Amino acid sequence: MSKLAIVTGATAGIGESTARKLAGIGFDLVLTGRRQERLERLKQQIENDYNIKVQLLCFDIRDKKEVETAIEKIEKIEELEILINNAGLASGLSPIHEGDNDDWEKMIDTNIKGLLYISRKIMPYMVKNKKGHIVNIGSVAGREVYPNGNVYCATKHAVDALSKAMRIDLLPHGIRVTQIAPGAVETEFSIVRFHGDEGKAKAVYNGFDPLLAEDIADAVIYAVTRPAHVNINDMLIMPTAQATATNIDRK
Ligand code: NDP
Ligand code: 8X3
Repeated sequence: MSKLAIVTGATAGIGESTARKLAGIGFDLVLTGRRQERLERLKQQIENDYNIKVQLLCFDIRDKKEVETAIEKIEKIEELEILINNAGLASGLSPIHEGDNDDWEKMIDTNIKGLLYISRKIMPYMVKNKKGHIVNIGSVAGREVYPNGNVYCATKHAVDALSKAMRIDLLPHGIRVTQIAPGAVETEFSIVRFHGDEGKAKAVYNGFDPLLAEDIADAVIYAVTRPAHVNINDMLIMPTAQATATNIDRK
């Protein structure tokens, strides 16, 4: 029987790299995101490079109805072994008293509610199979709160809490739950956070070597390839030049 994994937010960064690496170890894939063209390009590349099948689902994870309709379209959903809850974003970086309600809603709806909508649709299949592995992409922002990070940090603290909650509630069903919490990874993350301002985004990574998307994808692959009796609960992964969310050794 083929192995099947779903990666949310596969059109860029950590999700895209994780998709390639899962394909490299033989998983058929369901890839999601809002940017159809990118999804199609990635499917073509991955199916060329690896002998696996890719299904695409283009939808906005914030929309419960869209999530439900999309997930119901997955072929062989009963064979889904791995869910990578990766889709997420930061929007804005400002003191809480100057925060923008639209930014807040975007982050809460994507990072918390979107993750829940997807998980709620997929977990019952895993429970039925008494098997499965959920990997939630948290953040150092789920361990610490830093200046102006307020709502983003709150959403990632929620991912931390939900990872622990899943591990407890899914325990009797043999389902593994891993949280991977990165520090600074250079992806499109900061471009999105600064609403497309590439100069501001670039400056985030000035003077030190940030993590690459591949570094986090490697950790995902490590977690999902452990023997069935081993669960990696949690990994906090930082660039060598970063000690905490705010302590970065810039040269
Ligand atoms: P990118 O911006 O490069 O990728 C984010 C992905 O999430 C894209 O594929 C995007 O797809 C998808 N996404 C965002 N919003 C939605 C939505 N509403 N519906 C569907 N898909 C959505 O960032 P990263 O790869 O860095 O981020 C991946 C995860 O890693 C996030 O959860 C982020 O919080 C976390 N993280 C990132 C860190 C970093 O420093 N980069 C550090 C710690 C954690 P599309 O736009 O096509 O919809
Ligand atoms: C992304 C890393 O430090 O910008 O989660 O919050 S940080």
